[in-house]
Amino acid sequence: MEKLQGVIFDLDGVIVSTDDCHYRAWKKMADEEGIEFDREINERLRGVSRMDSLEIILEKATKAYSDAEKQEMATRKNNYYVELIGALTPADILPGAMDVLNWLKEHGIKVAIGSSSRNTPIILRQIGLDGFFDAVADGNQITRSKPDPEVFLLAAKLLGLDPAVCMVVEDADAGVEAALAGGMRVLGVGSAMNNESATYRAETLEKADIASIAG
Ligand code: B16
Ligand code: MG
Repeated sequence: MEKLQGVIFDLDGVIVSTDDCHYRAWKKMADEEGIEFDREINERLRGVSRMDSLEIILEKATKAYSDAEKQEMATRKNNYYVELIGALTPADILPGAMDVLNWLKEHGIKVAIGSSSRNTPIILRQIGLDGFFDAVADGNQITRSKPDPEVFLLAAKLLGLDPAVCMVVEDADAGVEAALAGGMRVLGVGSAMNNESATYRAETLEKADIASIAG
């Protein structure tokens, strides 16, 4: 393997845990519509774009919704979500994330964000990491969501690096698949720690031996 020159971090579930905010916002919208929704279904939304998430939720709907209605439901959920993430602070950065980020920077390895979330700029501002990354690729700049590699390929391009010298850190199976499809090595953490396709696996960033992974 070529020497590692850049690491692309997924945001939700890797740098900060917004799962509960997503869950509560979708739950409120689903309850208003009388659609069954629970934490098990919420797990399937990890790394999936907002509209694709809505389609998964609508599998339980008892009536058909028009495109305009779907748009309104997604907007309504996002308004609830944005209100909830307004309470995030730097204390919500996941354990080990800052140590890994600082270690990489100290060792001359570039760092980027590759997230499906269109709320990435708000989240980075809330947790005090606005301007910290060498590049940010997010849901606002892409048309195909994970498992398509688009967001990671864009992040690598913004870093000015070949995918072969980049590693992705992901918590979602769709993201692990996306990284591999983009020709990058991948560290699976959290929900992706048992993903056997991942190049490296760790329960959390705190438990990941970044020095040995970086070589
Ligand atoms: P938004 P990631 C993803 O972020 C979340 O994991 C996923 O649950 C969410 O639906 C998606 O962002 C879109 O988020 O509605 O804020 O645009 O894990 O790719 O950082
Ligand atoms: Mg994620």
